[in-house]
Amino acid sequence: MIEKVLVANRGEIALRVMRACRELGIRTVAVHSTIDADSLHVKFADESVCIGGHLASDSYLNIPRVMAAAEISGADAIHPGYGFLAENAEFADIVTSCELTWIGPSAEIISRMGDKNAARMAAIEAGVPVVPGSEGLVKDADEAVEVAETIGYPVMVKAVAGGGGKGMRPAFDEEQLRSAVVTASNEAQAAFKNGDLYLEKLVQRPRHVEVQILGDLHGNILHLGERDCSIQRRHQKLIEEAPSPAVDEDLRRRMGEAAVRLAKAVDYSSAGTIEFLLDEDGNFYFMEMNTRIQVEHPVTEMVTGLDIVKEQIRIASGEPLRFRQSDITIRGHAIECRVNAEDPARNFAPTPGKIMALHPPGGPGVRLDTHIYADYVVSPHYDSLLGKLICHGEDREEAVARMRRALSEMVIEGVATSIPFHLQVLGDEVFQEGKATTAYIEERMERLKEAMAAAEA
Ligand code: MV4
Repeated sequence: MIEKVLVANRGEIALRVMRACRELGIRTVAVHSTIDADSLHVKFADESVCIGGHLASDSYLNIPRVMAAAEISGADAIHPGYGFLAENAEFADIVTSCELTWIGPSAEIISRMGDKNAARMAAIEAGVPVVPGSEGLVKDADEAVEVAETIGYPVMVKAVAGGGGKGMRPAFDEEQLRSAVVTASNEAQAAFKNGDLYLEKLVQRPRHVEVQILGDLHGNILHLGERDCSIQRRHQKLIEEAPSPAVDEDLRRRMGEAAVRLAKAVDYSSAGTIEFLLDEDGNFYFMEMNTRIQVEHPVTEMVTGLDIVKEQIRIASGEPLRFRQSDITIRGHAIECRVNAEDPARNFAPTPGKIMALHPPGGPGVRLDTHIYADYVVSPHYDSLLGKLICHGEDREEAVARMRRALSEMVIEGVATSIPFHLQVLGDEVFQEGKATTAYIEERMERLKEAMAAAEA
């Protein structure tokens, strides 16, 4: 039995976790940095502990201070949210060693899936399709060229420790490949202290489709369908939806079964996501596994009716899943727009500052997960997410109409936001037809920019 959860995070996800705890009758502890003393996650919690200065390394990323806060507050479990320490295997290990309940997958799984080559090998082992590529690591440019000549150009060089697009380089010929091996390895060495690389064939204009799974501590694993997260900019997702307009019932079943096969093979527990690339011919390939609750989890909640964070807590408490795969049904369609303190007209430059006025949207099928309020100061020290607007409809057309309606109701004054960008995407025919790939922003941004300028005039 979990009685008190320390939430090792801030912002909207800290509120999201505390809401789940409250519904389950569990007390909550907030940790915060000095500049977050007035933040909503501190007010939402039953108690709070200031753990350090504004730098994440002094507070939200500082393991000894988070552990000290757990100790003095008497918390018996820790939820890491996303980002910060969520996929830090050492932290998960320390939490467990201190006999606290870690609300997430085991440290071993976090560590194994954090190695992208090991994750790829696990997928192959489980019979889950991967993009053709090297068998394990490539040790130098000569070996990379050898592999590329067998699988054919173009190829993608990837860092085993990669993430967020870092340490990843496409190459269309031998010359590009030789330079890609050097730049990808150096970048990965600098970012992750690990320059090891592997090679895959390049999938051009793919969609990013990911499958949400839940696994309990008794070996039961099921999937909650997919999310389409193709609308990204520099590996930052901007809009997500469930189900994917590119996935039919048969593909959904096959991708879901593949995700569950992999999760079973690695004995996964808690909520997790299996990320796939979907090519233009409808083939899907395993990319990586995310061992955390994700920003975009609400679209899955809206179409399944489940509370994924509550399920994570029940799982961590040792409860078996209360449903089977056949109990999971996808109802209607949900879309999430990430509302960021960024100016889409100025290359999405961050716009920290004070929120001078806020009018949240509402009405049927509308959910707003946010930590902001009038007079809240958006700090330049943390990510620029102000909130997530999620709209549900009986079908995609209704969800789109609701989102456009809700976005136009929403007022945030004081800082420029990504709302004007979202309004243009939602009105764009490529998006409306469900045809956006991961190349969408690159291919469409000029038009969207012009449309934003025209709308403002
Ligand atoms: C790829 C790819 C094309 N071919 N792998 C980006 C981050 C990581 N999750 C995997 N990524 C990609 N891997 C092969 N073999 C293209 C991407 C990619 C991408 C993937 C998902 C969403 C947006 C993307 C943007 C650029 C590249």
